Amino acid sequence: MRTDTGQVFKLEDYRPNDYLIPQTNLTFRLSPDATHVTALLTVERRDGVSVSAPLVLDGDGLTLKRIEIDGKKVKPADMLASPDQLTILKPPAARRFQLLIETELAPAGNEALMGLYRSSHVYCTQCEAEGFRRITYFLDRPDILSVYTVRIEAMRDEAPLLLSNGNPVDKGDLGDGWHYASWHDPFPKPSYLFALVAGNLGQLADSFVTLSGRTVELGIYVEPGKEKLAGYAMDALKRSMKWDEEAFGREYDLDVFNIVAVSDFNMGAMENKGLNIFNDKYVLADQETATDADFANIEAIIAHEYFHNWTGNRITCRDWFQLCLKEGLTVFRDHEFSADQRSRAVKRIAEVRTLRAHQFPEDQGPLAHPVRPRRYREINNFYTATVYEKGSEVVRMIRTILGVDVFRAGMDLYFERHDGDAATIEDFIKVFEDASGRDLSQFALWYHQAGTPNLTISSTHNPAAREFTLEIEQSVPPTPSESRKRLMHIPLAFGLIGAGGKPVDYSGVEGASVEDGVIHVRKRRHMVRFSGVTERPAVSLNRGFSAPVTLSVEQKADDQFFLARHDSDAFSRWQAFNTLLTDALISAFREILGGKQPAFAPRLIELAGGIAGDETLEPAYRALALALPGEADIARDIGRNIDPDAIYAAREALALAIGTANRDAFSGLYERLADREAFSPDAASAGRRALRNTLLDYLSLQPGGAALAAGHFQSATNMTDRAAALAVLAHRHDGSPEAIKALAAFETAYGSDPLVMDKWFQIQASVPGPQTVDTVKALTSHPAFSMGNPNRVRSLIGTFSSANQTSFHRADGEGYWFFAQTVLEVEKRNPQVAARLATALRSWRSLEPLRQAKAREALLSIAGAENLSADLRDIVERTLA
Ligand code: 0A1
Ligand code: ZN
Repeated sequence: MRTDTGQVFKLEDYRPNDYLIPQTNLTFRLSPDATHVTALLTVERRDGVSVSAPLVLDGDGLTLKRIEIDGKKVKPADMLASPDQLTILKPPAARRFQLLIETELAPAGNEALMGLYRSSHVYCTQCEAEGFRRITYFLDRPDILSVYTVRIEAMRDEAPLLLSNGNPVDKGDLGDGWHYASWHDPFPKPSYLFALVAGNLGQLADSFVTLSGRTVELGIYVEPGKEKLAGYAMDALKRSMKWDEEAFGREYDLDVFNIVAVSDFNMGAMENKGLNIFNDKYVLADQETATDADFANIEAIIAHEYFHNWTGNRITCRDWFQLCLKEGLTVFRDHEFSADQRSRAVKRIAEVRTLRAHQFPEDQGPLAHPVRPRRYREINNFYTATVYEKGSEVVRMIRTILGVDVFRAGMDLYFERHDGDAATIEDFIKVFEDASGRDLSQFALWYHQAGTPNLTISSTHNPAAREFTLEIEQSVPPTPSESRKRLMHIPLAFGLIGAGGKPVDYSGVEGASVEDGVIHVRKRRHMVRFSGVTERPAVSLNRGFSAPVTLSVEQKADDQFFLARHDSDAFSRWQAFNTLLTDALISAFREILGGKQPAFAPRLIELAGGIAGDETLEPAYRALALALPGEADIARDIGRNIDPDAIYAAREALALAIGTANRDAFSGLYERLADREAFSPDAASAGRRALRNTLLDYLSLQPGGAALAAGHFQSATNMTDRAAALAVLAHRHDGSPEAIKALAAFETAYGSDPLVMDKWFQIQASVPGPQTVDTVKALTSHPAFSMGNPNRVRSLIGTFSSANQTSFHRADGEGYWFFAQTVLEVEKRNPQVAARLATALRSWRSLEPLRQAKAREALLSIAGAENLSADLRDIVERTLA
C-alpha cells in the first residue's frame, strides 16, 4: 500500500520528461504468485537534453530481478533501485538505447486491484491512473506515448484465452502445458491504457462493418456459461459504433474490439485501447436479473468506454490535471448517445438529478475543486462528479454558446489538429475559438474556478411602458483555497410565456446579449429590458438546464404552478413542479421542527394527480415528476442545521398526502399499466414500469399497501418489478410479515448470483430508521458479502452511508462509528475504494451541532489511524480542513 508522502503535485510544475519511450516490448510469464515481466524499452533522449541527465522511472512496490542496457547488465553503482523508483544515473551517450527490466509480481495477492491482479482466477490489469508502475518501472505519465508489443505466456489449462491491446499477431504452443499469444498495438499510447487479460472465459462474438467498409471482429468475454447475458451489451456496442460515425464522424481503427467482464473492479469500466475491461455489473443482464436502470447503465457505459477510443485514446491527456479533457467530453458524448437512443427530455432530467445529487454537494463542500484542478495529492481521488459530470456540462455550454454546427466544426478541428497528441484544456478551448472566431477566455473560467454559481433573479412588468425587466445578479460562493471569484460567462436559456402557454413576443431587448433564447450573463448585474411586452409573462429560466447553476428566483407561486402545467420546455416544466415539491417539503420540515403537523396546499396535491394521469406526457417523465425530491436533495436545499429525521418525516407526510388524495386515480392507473406483453428493455416499456412502480410506492402507504406490494412482488416477471416491490416492502413495511417473507424468498432465489444479491444488500442497507445500523453490521457476515469485492462493499456500506439519511446520521453517532471502522477495514485491502467511501462524510458541516460533533469524531478516528494510505489520508484531511 502506498502511504502518504505528503507530496503535492502542481499543474504549474509540469514539464516534459528528458526521455521518451517510443517502443515498449513486454513479455509476461504468468503465475499467481510469481509472474515474471520482462520489459524491453526503447529509450530516447529528447533533443537538447544533456547526456548526463539521469533517467528516473516510476515504480510502486516492485521487485527488480534483472536490468540491462543494450544487452549489458547495469552495475549497482550506476543505478538507484527501490520498490518505488529506478534511477539510471548515467545513461549511455547514444541518443537511443535499449533498456531491459525484469520484475516479479504476485497477482494473486493484489487486493488493491491496481496493476496486474486476479479476479475469480482470471488475470487482468487496471493501469489508470498510475497502475502500470505496479507492473514494471516506466515513465508512467500520460504524455509518454509508446507503441506496445506484448507477448503473454501462460499454462493453457489455467488461461486458454490470452488478450492484450491492439491486433493479434501470433500464438502457439510452448510445451509442458504452456502456450503463448502476441499482440501488437500500432497506435502509440500512454501506459495507463495498457491491458492484459488471461484466463478461462466464454465469448460472445459478433462483427461490425465501419463507415469505410472495414470489418471489425467484436468479442465480449464473460464467465463461461454467461455468454447469453452479454447480448444487450453487444447490441449497445454496435449501436455506439454506428452513432459515433453518424454524430461525430469517428470510425473505429483496429481489426478487433474486445470487452472483458470481471467481477472485482474498482470502478465502472476502463477504456484500454482495443481491450476494454468492465465491472461485470455493467455487462451482464437479462430480464430475470437486471433492472431497467441496469440496462440503461450498461448502454451508457459501453458507449462511454467505446467513445474514449477517440476522446481519450487517440487524443489523450498531457497530464492528470487535464483529466476532464477526456472524461467531461466523453460523458457529454455518452449523454448525447443515450438521449438519441431514448427520450431526450427524460434523459436530461435524469442527468440533472444526478448532477445535483453528486456534483453540487461536492462543489459546495470541503472537497470542492475546479473541473481542471491545479493540485492534487492522490490523483485517484479526482475521478469525481466535478471532473466527469460538471466537465460534461461545460462542453454542453460550449455547444449552447456556439450553436450545433459551429460546435461540430470545432470538434472536427479538434480531431484533425490533435490526433495522436497528449493535449490540454487550452488546446480544446482553442479549437472552438478558431472554429467560431469568438473569445472564450471568460468562459474558460468554468474549467478553472470551483464552486456552483448562483443567479439571483427578479422581474418587473411595466404595462404602461410595455416593458418587462429581468434583474439578474451572479455570485460564486467561496470554495477551499479560492476565496475570491471572478465573474463568469453563464449562458442562461429562458422563455417568456403568456396566458395559455404561448410564447410572448418582444420587439427589442437591451442590457445583455440575447441570442436564440439565451441570455449571456457576463457581468455581476444585468438589467435585461424587453420592450413591446403588453401582458406580464411568466418566465421560464435555465431551460434545459443550460448552465449548472443554482437560481434564487423571486417568483409567485401562481407562476410556478402555471409553468408546471404549461412550460413548453419539458425540462423546465419538470423543474417547476419539482421546485413546488421542494418548497412544500422545506415548509413541512420547519413545521415538524416547530412541533406542528405539516399541511400541504390542496392545489399541489391535485397537480400531482393531474401529472400522473396526463396521457400527453411520457410515462417515464411522469414517473420522474412524481418521484419526490430525495432526503439528501432536501437537505442540500435547506443548507444548514440538518436534522435528517425531520426531513424524513416531512417527505413521508407529503407522500401520504398525495397518495391519499389521489388514491382511486393512482389505483386505476396502476392497474392499467400492468404489462401484458413480452418483456423488452426499451425506454418506453421501462418508462411504463417506472410509472407503475412509483404509483406502487404511493399506494403502499395506503390501507392494504403491504398486501398490494407483496402481490406485486410475487407476480413480477422481471427484476425491475421484483426489486421495486421488495424495496417498497422493506422501506415502507419494515419488519412486516410480508417484508420478511419477500426478503427471504429473494435470498433463496438469488443467493448464488452475486450481482443480484447486491440489490438485496442495497435494499436492506437503505431501510430508514436507526435499526438499520445493526442490520448492516449483521449483513457484513452474510456468506454472499465480502469486504474484498468493491461491488459488495458499495452495495452494503456505500448504500448505507450515501443513501440512508436516518440511519447513517443516527443521532447517537453509532452509524458514523460503524462506518469509520469499516472504512479502515476496507482500506487494508483496497485504499481506493475506502477513500471513495469516506467521501460520504463530506457534508458533515451542514448537520445540526450534535450530529456534527459525532461525525467529526468519526473522521478524526480515521485520520488518527496508523499508516493511512495516501488515498484515504487525502480525503479525510481535506474533509476536516
Ligand atoms: N477511465 C475510466 C475510469 C476509471 C478510472 C480509474 C480506474 O482505476 C481503478 C478505473 C476506471 C472511465 O472513465 O470509464
Ligand atoms: Zn471515462
